[in-house]
Amino acid sequence: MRQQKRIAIIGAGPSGMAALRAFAAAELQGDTNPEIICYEKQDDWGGQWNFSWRTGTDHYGEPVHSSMYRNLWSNGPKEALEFAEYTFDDHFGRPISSYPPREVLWDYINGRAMQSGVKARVRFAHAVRWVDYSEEAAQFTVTVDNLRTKETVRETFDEVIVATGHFAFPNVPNFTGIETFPGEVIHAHEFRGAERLKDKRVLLIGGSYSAEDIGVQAHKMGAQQVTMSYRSQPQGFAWPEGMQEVPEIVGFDGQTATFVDGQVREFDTVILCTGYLHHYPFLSRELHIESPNNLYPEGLYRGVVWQNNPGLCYLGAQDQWFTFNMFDAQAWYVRDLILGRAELPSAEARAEHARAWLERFEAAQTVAQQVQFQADYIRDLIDATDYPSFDLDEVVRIFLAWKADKQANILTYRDCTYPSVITGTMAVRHHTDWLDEFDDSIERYLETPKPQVTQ
Ligand code: FAD
Ligand code: NA7
Repeated sequence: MRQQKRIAIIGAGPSGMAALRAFAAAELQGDTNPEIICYEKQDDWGGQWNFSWRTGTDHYGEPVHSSMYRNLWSNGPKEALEFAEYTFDDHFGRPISSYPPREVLWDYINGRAMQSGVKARVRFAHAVRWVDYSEEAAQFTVTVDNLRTKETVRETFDEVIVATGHFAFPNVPNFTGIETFPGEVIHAHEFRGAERLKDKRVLLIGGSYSAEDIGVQAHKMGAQQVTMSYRSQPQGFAWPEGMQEVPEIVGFDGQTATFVDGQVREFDTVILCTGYLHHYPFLSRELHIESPNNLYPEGLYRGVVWQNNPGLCYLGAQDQWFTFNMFDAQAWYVRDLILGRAELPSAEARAEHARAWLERFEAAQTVAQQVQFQADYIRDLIDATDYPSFDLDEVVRIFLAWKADKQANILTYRDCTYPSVITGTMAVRHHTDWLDEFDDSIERYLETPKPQVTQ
């Protein structure tokens, strides 16, 4: 009989890396860890932050995971996602701006994970195909394809952590007549940069983060006209000239789209910013989340433990105001359950706890209440672990300031700065205004601009 527990982590994005870091931290405290294997289908870690120029399928023929694009700068202040036990000061050794570009945030996540020496636990280019659970053996069998050698292996585990994210499988609804549209129609998942939208009349369908950010990217890169069509409610920012919100689409007729308020417009390009699906093709329906993208998916105790089979946990399954530090709080809690540092309550107690939090979630209607809900949710996890606590209410205030800054000017909010709630360090303004910055490389970001020589 096997003595040591075996744990599978599926995915090495920020959530899977948080799990690896959590176990490494326990080891430093003298705990004996189970055997941990993390399967990652890409060649490197970082999840969404691991940019790919490819769309559709990758060089292994696998669905491309990342939905990120060139010139993607953090869409929320970095002070709201900072790791409580590996700060931006720790990593960069000097203050940086509040909205760094993708590569800089990848560097930060990578720096922490490298410091824990956990890379050897990740089997890169390994795609998990299926997870079976045997009641009799109380074990999971994970079927994995090694994409390089083309071997298929089956390994058994006592517990499985799903950290595969939920912004990789696009939601692609149909729109009447869209098949007659002669221009390009893509989903935000396939968007890689707005340069080619210059001089174009662009229609973005959707009223959330992707529509907003791809919209301002298109505007920044010189699109002739950016129209965003919302279904439920407008985003309501003070859009610059050339950007406009319209209500839902009735249908397309060739290049022409008609909207429910009677407006008729012509477009060159359509980008569906219609969100993503919770899709886990390696899980049967008994283990699979069925939820819209919200702050408290049903079926998860404390937002992480699968109620019907607590040997299976999810990280990062919620919609996200908070990101990296929330994944940490979740990972620390799941680790503690696995190590026996925390006790799993009975099924009834778990269901009762989840019901109470679901009610709180449903009562949170305004943005302020929803951010506070997620802060309270994280606090509940941190209180149950030894993850360093930090001032979550201050982070809520930063989020509200961020909202107000966006409201004031959607094109300049990324030039604003906030203090770290962990170190107190005040962010500095990036050397170039976001609207004028067309180079999102880490080299350019960290460069100190040479003083202007005046003659
Ligand atoms: P992911 O980052 O999605 O990582 C999941 C990992 O699982 C991937 O590496 C993937 O290859 C792997 N995987 C998937 N399936 C399998 C399989 N079957 N077998 C093996 N491996 C598998 N957050 C912010 O904080 N700030 C931002 O500015 C921001 N911008 C965003 C912009 C876009 C366009 C998107 C889509 C998301 C953005 N996010 C942002 C949210 C982002 O999702 C999180 O920051 C974070 O990446 C989530 O981490 P994760 O590990 O849960 O999932
Ligand atoms: P979100 O935040 O899940 O939003 C999806 C949007 O798509 C939302 O506005 C939806 O409208 C809209 N939607 C969905 N289906 C339709 C149809 N059929 N017609 C019109 N509009 C539709 O996804 P995002 O991609 O914006 O953001 C996801 C992550 O990527 C986020 O974390 C960011 O950081 C980046 P609704 O409001 O439901 O009416």
